[in-house]
Amino acid sequence: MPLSLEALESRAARAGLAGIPTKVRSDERLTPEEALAMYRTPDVTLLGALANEVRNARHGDTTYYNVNIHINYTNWCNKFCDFCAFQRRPGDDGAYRMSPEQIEEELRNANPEATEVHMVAGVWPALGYDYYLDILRAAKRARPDIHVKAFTMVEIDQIVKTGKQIHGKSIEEVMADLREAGLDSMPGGGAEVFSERLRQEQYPKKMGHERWLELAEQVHGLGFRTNATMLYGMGETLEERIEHLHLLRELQDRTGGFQAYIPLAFHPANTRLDHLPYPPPLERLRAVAIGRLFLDNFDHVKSYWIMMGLPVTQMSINFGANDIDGTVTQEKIYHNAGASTPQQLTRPYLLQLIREAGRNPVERDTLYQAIRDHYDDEAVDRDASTLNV
Ligand code: V47
Repeated sequence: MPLSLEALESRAARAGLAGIPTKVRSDERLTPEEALAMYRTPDVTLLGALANEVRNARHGDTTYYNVNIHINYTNWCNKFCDFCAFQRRPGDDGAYRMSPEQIEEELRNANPEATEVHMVAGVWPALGYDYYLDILRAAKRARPDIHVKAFTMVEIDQIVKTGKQIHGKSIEEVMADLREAGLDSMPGGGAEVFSERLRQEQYPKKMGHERWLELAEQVHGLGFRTNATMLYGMGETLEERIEHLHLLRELQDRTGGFQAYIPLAFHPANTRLDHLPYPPPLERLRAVAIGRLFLDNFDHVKSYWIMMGLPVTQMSINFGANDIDGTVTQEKIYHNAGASTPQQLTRPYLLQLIREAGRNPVERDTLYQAIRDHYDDEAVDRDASTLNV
């Protein structure tokens, strides 16, 4: 039974959120000032209730997951971001670069039910232009039907630069080469938080947010779908987070090319920022709820279980999220930074996680087409109460 608007507004008035329930119920866009109030309010459960209403209106009980594989093809990286525990220089202890043949082999041996491979890595210019085409081709050789979601805008920037320097290619030509070699869409990532101040302090070698937004707009214009992330918990101000969300919302108004928004909580272990805390559960839930409420032009809000933690992921699907990502075999970026979640989950585990939250699991492909609605599955023990990985 939804709460009456009057009851919601009286609670909102006490929480510094007056007027927001009325706007949410009438589908009115929230302002950056209202986003600030949402970041400041102690009443996170009210935000969750409002975000849940929006999520239910769009998606009902449907909660998406997919069956996917992660390949972090190299940890060679020249960006040296303070928040990263993954990067190495060639020759460092633990440095690696997978050959196209290794990628092919890994995919041939991977879960045959996977519909997506998510390939992201560090950036190292000497990898060359053809390497990127070769690893895409290797993926499709191994699994012709798999959707290849690869390369953050930071990698795309490097590939575009190399394509121009070595072959004199335009971005249109580079993207056509990548598409022909097998690239189907791009993930989020690389956006970090759109703060020039923080970039100068913590990741000065990485592209600025203007370039990230420009590239995302260009690839959307060329017909690619991408995702958007925000890495939070690294000392950014609330105003900087809001600016980030506002710029994403404006770009989405122009292109409609983003599929999902994925808030990423910073994991400090083994990074140069290890004095910072991992954002606590309520802040992770707040990030999901604000994403759902402020980014009114994003269909999907994804709670990436790897970084959310499993109990908070379960709660987040009642705080605005309608997607929990997938089986994610062999994630390395977060696990190097101390993530205590498993490196993969089985499909039954994901189903149970969603069902225990009172929601209905639907397997999707990368472009959010439903592959299998589990509502009608037979022999579902809807009262099962233990989760076994
Ligand atoms: O850009 C790096 C972040 C991102 C840390 O599109 C860290 O479906 C926390 O973008 N603590 C890459 N975060 C991951 C990513 C992603 C993940 C899942 C799904 C999708 C998708 C995209 O991870 C990086 C950076 O923002 N990151 N190090 C860290 N220590």
